[in-house]
Amino acid sequence: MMTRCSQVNCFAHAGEACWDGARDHTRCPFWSAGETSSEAVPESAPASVRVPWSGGALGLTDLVNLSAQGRMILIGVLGAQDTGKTTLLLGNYLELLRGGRLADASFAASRTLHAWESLAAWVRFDDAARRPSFPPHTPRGTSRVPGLLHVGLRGRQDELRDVLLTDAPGEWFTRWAIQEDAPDAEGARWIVERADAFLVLADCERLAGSQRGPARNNIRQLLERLGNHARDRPTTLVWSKADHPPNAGIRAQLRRALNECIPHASEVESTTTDRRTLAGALESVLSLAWSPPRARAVTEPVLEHHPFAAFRGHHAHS
Ligand SMILES: Nc1nc2c(ncn2[C@@H]2O[C@H](COP(=O)(O)OP(=O)(O)O)[C@@H](O)[C@H]2O)c(=O)[nH]1
Ligand SMILES: [Mg+2]
Repeated sequence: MMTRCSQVNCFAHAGEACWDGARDHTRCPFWSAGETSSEAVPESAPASVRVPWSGGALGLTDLVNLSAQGRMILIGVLGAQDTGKTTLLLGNYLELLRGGRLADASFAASRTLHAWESLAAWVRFDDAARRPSFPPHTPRGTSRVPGLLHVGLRGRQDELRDVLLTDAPGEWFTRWAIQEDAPDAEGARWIVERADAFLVLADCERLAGSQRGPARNNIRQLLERLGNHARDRPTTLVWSKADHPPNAGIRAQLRRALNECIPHASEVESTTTDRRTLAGALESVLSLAWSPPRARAVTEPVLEHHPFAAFRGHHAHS
């Protein structure tokens, strides 16, 4: 026999910590209200598991657990495999840990410290002999998708923002760019539908190398696809790995595609050789998404009889 918590977001029955923070989840009132089923009894949660989150990248259910302490901003980080997405995110995390500010805000919290730290472990020196290496590829097909990394930021007016950054496999976006409704592009569709802002990465190293033709076409395809969905959401084209500059022709072609597909988008360069540029890339969209977009002026419908009746039935017809 097994008892499940009555809170849908609680995974205490699976050996994780109580969502409500109870030290002994069997004493939690939500647990007592839960139903008993005939599933096998799992191992009970180890005493060390006493916080209601794991610290790993967030899954979709976990989002509900972020307290509504401030505005939530979802940044979609788009780009093919190996374009430097994870590196860019990590650069921002390390910058915040150094005490740096991001979009004029400082680090306040993270629900995904464990995920950040396991990525950061790859770029920190373990000893003098070991050179830091970049994080491994973010694989496709993990069960908790998309991987969302969280930082809580505090602005100048003490306002809090929960910023969620997608750390998704590049294949999702490559598939989505080619075929919008591809089943394995579902993660890309999820991100594009919900994101408050976008970073699109163009890998300068590939654009400067022998594969520059296909690389240019892939980015152009991604920009065209995103152009159909971005609406007026802040978007930046990031020339990543800018320590390998592509030739002026390729740059001009992509710039033209950007202007045609997403006219309001901006451009920045980023490179790990100048860490401030990694923060600059994120800042370019975060500062715009920090405050909600202003509502458009309401256009009064045609006044037929009486000002009070002006909006009557307006919804039903729109
Ligand atoms: N030269 C150079 N290489 C970079 C830079 N950023 C990332 N890389 C390289 O790009 C590879 C892929 O980076 P990663 O962040 O894992 O890409 P992702 O697949 O888009 O998440 C890494 O192994 C690094 O070798 C950069 O600014 N300059
Ligand atoms: Mg990655």
